[in-house]
Amino acid sequence: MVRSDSLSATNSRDALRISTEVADALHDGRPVVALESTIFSTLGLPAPANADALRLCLAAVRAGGCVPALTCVLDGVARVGVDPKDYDRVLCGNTKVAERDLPVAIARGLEVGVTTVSASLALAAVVGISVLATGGIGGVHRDDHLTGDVSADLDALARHRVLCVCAGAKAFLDLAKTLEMLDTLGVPVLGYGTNRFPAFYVRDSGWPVPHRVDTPKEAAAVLRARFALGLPGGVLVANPIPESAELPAHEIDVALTAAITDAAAAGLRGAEVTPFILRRIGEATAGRSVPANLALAEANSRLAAEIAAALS
Ligand code: PSU
Ligand code: MN
Repeated sequence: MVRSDSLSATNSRDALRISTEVADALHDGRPVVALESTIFSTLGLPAPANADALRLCLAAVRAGGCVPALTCVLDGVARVGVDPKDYDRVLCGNTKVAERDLPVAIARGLEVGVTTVSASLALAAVVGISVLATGGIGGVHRDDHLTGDVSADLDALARHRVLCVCAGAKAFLDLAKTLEMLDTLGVPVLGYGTNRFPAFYVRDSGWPVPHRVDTPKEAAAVLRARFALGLPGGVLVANPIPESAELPAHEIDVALTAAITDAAAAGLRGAEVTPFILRRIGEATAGRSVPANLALAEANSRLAAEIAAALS
């Protein structure tokens, strides 16, 4: 082990901190579920729903007999497992950290960075966590033929040996192209109890998934087989929003189309787009999109815990 005082540059001990609870669980071989943190920040959900989402997801992971490992950057250190006294800092976070931003955030001592799926998959892989829960992954944007905007989440799924549970991709993406890109990248996509890719607020996007699993055990077996072959990369499990929380497809379609047009007309770009569109969908659905988002995030955390338990 290199002592930190013998290095002028940042070493791994300074760059990454695993909470005692998560480190103990990993050491003992107990199941752990990683959670991304953008969803719990002001960029993902409006306050106070973001705090509710964090509480529900942490509780769902624990109820499934697993230890939750929230990922983020605090004071220039990548964290896997966050002390409850620091939850407020994550909830107020407004700097999004994707995988490529992690080294910059650390080198520059970023105070609070909230991690996307790509960054969280990377951190999970580094510490040996095999399952991650999110709400929706990033994907191929509808205007990618003009902008080239394809989320780093997709390539991260292809490189990191982690299974990710989601309720589809962000609502306003091009889902057909997102599925094609996952195919190109060699990422297995498993519909959980469904033959169709879910569309976040809606259970069925109309697009088929290549494979279906119906139990946590089956999902765990696919990840284990991928590991057994020594292949890099993970697995995407697409878990439809619970029926009781689903929103009407037509209503979402109309709201999305209007929101996308308005975002473009306002000249919004990059990180500004998601919060704007989520806010507009919230308005168009009289606030029902927020409880829907909470319900799917909680359901994904619950399923991720069941899969992690089946793996261990
Ligand atoms: N889905 C949502 N809202 C979000 C995200 C996903 O409905 O805020 C976040 C997730 O953290 C995801 C990230 O990993 O957005 C992807 O961002 P980008 O498209 O910039 O790669
Ligand atoms: Mn992007």
